[in-house]
Amino acid sequence: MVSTATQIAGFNFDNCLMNAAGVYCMTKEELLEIEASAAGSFVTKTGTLEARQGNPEPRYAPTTLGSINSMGLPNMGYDYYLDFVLDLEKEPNSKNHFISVVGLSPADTHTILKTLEASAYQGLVELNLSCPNVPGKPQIAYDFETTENLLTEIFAYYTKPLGVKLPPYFDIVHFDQAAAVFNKFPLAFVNSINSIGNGLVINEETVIIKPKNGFGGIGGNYIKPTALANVHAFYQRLNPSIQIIGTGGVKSGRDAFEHILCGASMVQIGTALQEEGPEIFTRITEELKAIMSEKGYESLEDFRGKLQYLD
Ligand code: RRO
Repeated sequence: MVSTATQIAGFNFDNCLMNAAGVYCMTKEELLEIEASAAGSFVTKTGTLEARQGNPEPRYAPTTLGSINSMGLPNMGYDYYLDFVLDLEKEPNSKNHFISVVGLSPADTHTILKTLEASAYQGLVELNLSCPNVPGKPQIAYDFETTENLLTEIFAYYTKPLGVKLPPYFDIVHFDQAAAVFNKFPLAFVNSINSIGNGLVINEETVIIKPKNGFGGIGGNYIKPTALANVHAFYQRLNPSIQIIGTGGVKSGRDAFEHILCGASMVQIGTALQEEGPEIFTRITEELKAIMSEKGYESLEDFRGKLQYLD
């Protein structure tokens, strides 16, 4: 009996695999497709205070080794996702879900989170501190002082389970500094990683997406080593009460296995879901279960975080 079930902050999920925010989660129709798939949950597109059109198209392109996007935070407004998830979770046997949000300013973020705090929603919220694509808005979590101030203000009123979506870090000192900030707060989870911000992909002599003269967030195969390093670095440094969601470069059961080995309690799929569609959850779940049975592992706990080092 092999199970890929997991828990985040006491919420149960039959499967540790789900979509990554931004992919297959903009509309109710897309979210219902993920709900009906083998995924254990979904996370909504990051919702802002007001609905947004996002950047001009083309703003996503697949490449041989992954993807580049500069969507620019198009979304239906956070209240669309809140109302939808509240309705869905009234159904008997509903899965548990994640609502992703961020404001375009700290004031907007507080308005959103205060509304969530006062709402009937008791579930998980992912605060996106790492959108790389809104012109003039830096990735919040690259500024540790701003991040600490924002979280201090938030946890003065917010009492429900909250996690943060992080950008990739690339320096050991930054892992230490980031973890020291996150360890000051009662976070339910951190999710590593968002896309690697501001890459550039060229075809012939021309960029392949329109916004920002072709600069965009990189996903897919390119980013798996960076994602695994971030998952494991935080697994080594964070208070055990802060769980880790692993995202980045997952397109096979082996990739998901590696994220869990690095310490992930849940694994999200972005680029590969965009390219393959929600059937991917059936395939990757089977591949992950096959690896687990071959190794004699029955549950994620049997190998989570048990990455081996060379003496
Ligand atoms: O919408 C986007 O451009 C976007 C967001 Br909010 C994000 O967090 N990560 C990303 O790669 N694209």
